Amino acid sequence: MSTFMTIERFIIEQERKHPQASGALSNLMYDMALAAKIIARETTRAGLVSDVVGGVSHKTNPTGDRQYKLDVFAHDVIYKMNDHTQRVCVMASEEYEDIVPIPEEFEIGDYVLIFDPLDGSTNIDVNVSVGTIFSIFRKVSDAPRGTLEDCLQPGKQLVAAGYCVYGSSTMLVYSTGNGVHGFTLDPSVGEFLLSHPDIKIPNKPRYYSVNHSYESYWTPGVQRYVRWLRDDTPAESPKLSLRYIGSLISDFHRNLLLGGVYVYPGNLHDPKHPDGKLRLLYETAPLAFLATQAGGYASDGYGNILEIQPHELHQRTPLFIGNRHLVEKAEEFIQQYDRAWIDAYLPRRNKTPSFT
Ligand code: FBP
Repeated sequence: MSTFMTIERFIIEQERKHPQASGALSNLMYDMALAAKIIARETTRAGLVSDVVGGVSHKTNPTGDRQYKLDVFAHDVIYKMNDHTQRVCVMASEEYEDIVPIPEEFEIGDYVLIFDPLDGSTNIDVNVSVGTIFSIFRKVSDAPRGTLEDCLQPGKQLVAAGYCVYGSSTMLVYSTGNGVHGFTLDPSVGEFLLSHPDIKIPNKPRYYSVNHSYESYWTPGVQRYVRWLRDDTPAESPKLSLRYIGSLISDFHRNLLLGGVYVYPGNLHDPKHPDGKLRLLYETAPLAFLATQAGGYASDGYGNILEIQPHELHQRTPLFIGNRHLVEKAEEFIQQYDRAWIDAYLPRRNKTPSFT
């Protein structure tokens, strides 16, 4: 369904429901929509202009992943869109080791902007959908400028989160705590038009998404859970079909619209990253906020991702996200079969952050 409701008009109408609103959050959402349009323009022609955006930039990001030129381009677009607007007090990007301060020459604002400029970037050169993930907190520290403390907030304190998926069409999906809404970019007019109002995860799930090649690295509870998802066990199995693109945003987006669960468990055989590959601040917390707003749930296998107090910028968490009953079942299997993993994981999960 397409209406001529542009994202700008929709944001204004949402803002009218909050008479005390300053308009800063609305403007920050506009800026993210504009940044998404610019990144979308480059993703659609990545194969043509490899010297600018296609391929590897031979640099690595803070967690050792190879950086793609489009990663760096997307980071710069979002940074430059927000460093001078007096709406943001600090940023944090998956592509940067430390917090990204607002230049001293600019006034700061009340919001904290966290973003994964281009998730799934390893898929760029093979024309598989990629995405930008962003989330917004309020400033909590009483420091004159934004700080690490302002970035290390639990997901339950988010005021907004969203993503843009650059696929067969470009879609921006976001929530400010009043439901989840999807907008499709109409390139002929360059506008994001409301196409998916008030998205709710369908009660009857269809798919599960997991990289089966890691099965031998999973805990016994996770192995049993994934077998249960696909029909290896007695009657109550949901008999889901497997879909795994290897691009978190694309897998999440499909399951959000059609029902299902995305699973990226911890890895018993990876001492460097026992809690998997996905980052709490940039990936799992913002998607948990959206899934919960759409009637779903997100867990790290032990409990609600939105309750986790981050203790470092690039902290990772296992992720089970989608239909609530499917994710709760994962917690059940893990409680029943993975006591050893829980005992090893909790000290990492409950580490106290140091903001210095
Ligand atoms: P990046 O943030 O480095 O892009 O990694 C995240 C990601 O690419 C997800 O989009 C995807 O779901 C996952 O990694 C794929 O990982 P794997 O290849 O281990 O299945």
